[in-house]
Parts: sequence; structure tokens; C-alpha cells
Amino acid sequence: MRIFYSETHRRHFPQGELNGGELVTPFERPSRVEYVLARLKERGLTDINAPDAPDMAAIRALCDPGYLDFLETAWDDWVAEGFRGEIIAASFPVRRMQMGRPPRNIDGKVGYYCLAAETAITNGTWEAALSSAASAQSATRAVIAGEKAAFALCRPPGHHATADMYGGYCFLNNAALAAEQLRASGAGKVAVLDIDFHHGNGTQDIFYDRGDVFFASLHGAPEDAFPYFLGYADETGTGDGDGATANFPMAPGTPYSEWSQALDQAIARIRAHGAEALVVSLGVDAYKDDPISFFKLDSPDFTDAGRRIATLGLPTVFCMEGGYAIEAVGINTVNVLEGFEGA
Ligand code: SP5
Ligand code: ZN
Repeated sequence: MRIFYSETHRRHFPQGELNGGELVTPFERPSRVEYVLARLKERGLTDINAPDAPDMAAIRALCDPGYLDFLETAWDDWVAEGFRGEIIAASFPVRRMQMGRPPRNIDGKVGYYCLAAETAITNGTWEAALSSAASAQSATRAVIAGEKAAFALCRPPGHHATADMYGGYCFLNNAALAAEQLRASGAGKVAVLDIDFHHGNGTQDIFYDRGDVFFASLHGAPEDAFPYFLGYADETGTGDGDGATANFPMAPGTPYSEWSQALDQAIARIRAHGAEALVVSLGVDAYKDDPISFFKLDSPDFTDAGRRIATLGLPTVFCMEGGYAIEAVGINTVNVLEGFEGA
């Protein structure tokens, strides 16, 4: 399997994540990638490539222009304002306030474009986010060129990012870029299967009113888990997208025996939709020892999940999302890929 990854991810490494009222070292940290790379090599998956430069036209086509301008200049604007810490949002447009007017002031703008305050922006975040998108785009290009599957080792992750908001450690929605690219290459229908522990709110939002991109997500129920405000089972799409969103929220403690049934249902829905290509939002935070999640998958379960995903028989782009049990993130991620390849 061809693998794409950029060292530029290291430019995004905030010191602080807002967690329980403290600033802690972010769970989403550069060493995650090192563990995945080490495991890939250990298992003989050595076709590891730097991505091409990001396709900016595709990123501009997906995202809000004001949002992209904000991300590109946020750090400089923050420093120019006289702030000395990392960029953390503190004020948000919420119920009964103005949702459509981005402020001029950078502190206001940050809140306007932010969906969760745990995620800090630093010098280098924009470059890292672009390099992550570039990995997704290059992996997708390889699949379009005829590879059965490719793995984009994206960091930072993407599935929480909407067209105009960052948060949940995500800035640009890599999986959505991949899905759009597959569509543009001629696939009439594509599907995004999101197996990260958290609901892929960004991906769902981007495709919610479209029938050409099916979105299925397995995740911790919104009553109990981030991102809290989306991901209920009764969210099924709207307009042309009516019926093209499928959510499988699950309770704390969910074991693989139950999770795998949801996976099978998601797979059946994708098959029924008639998808011709697949994007997998590959988070491995459903793992039993993940520090911020509450499912009970064990490492061999990820191999089995990869095997089940392969039964779709579709050209597949894997995009790395979450997974924070540092020592196991490589094993679990590569298990999915090996399960898929071995099937
Ligand atoms: C890509 C991805 O996996 N993003 C996840 C972002 C989650 N951020 C907020 C997590 C808040 C979790 N609080 C958990 C406390 C555990 N004791
Ligand atoms: Zn996650």
C-alpha cells in the first residue's frame, strides 16, 4: 500500500490543550506520527512518500475564503495584537447572537472560526494543516491512478473541521478533500466511513445536503462525548442528501461485539448507496486504553475491522484521524491497513 506523509506536521505542536480547566500537553502530538511510521516499517509497509504540494484550488473550492484567510494569517495577527500565548478562542457566537459577521479583531475572529476551544493555533499550524491536506490529496491521486488503496498519514487530523471552522484538533477536512477529489475524478458516488471514536461532525456538515457523498460515522454518543452537539442517529441528511448520512452513536463501554455490528450496518448502507470509491476516516481512539475515549476495542479488533471494510471491494483512501494511546496508535492503525490488505 502506498503511504503519504509530510514531516511538516511537526510545525504544529501547541504547548497547551484546554482540558478540565488546565492547559495540558496536547493529546494530539507529533510523536503519534512517529509511532505509526515505526510500526509501518516494522511490518514491511515501506512505500512511504512525501506528498506533492497541496492543491490549493481544491482547498479553496471546499472551504470558506474568509476562514482560509484567517487560518493563514492568524498567528501574525495574534502576535501583532500583542498577545503572548498560543491562540485559544475565548468568545463565541452562540444562541441569539450574530452568527454571520466575522469580527475585525483577531480575538473575536478566532472565536468566530472556532468550534472547540481545546485546540490551540501556533506559528506553523497553517503550514502543517496544508501538508496534512497534501498527504490526503496525494494518496487520493494514487488511488485515482489505479492503486487499490492508499494511506494518508495525516497530521493534524481533519474530520472535525467544517468548511469554515477548526476545532477537535482539526483545521482542514482531509477526508472531505479526498471525497471531493474522487468525485471530480469521475466516481459518481463516493462514501466516507468514519471509524474515529469521535463523531465526524465536519465531514457530515460538508456533505449533509448532498446525495453523491454518503457519510457514515461510528462514535461515542453525543450525550456523553465530544463534539457533543452533533452525531445523533436521527441526523440522516437533508434535501438531495436525505438518507445519505448514517450515524451510529454508542454508549460508554461499548465492546467490539457491538461496535462491529454497527460497522457491518454502516458497510451495508454504503453498499446500498452504490458508492464507487471509499474514504476511511481512520481514527483508532476506539481503543480500550485511549485516554480521552470510552469504547473497548482491543488491538486485534482493528485488524478485523480492516477485513470487514475490505468486503466493500472499493478503491479506498485511508486518512489518519485520532488515536491517543501513544504506544498503541501505530499497532492499531497498521492493524486496520493489514486487515484490509490481507482480506
Ligand atoms: C481527531 C480527534 O480525535 N479529535 C478529538 C478531539 C477531542 N477533544 C476534546 C476532548 C475532550 C475530552 N475530555 C475527556 C476527558 C477524559 N477523562
Ligand atoms: Zn477522535
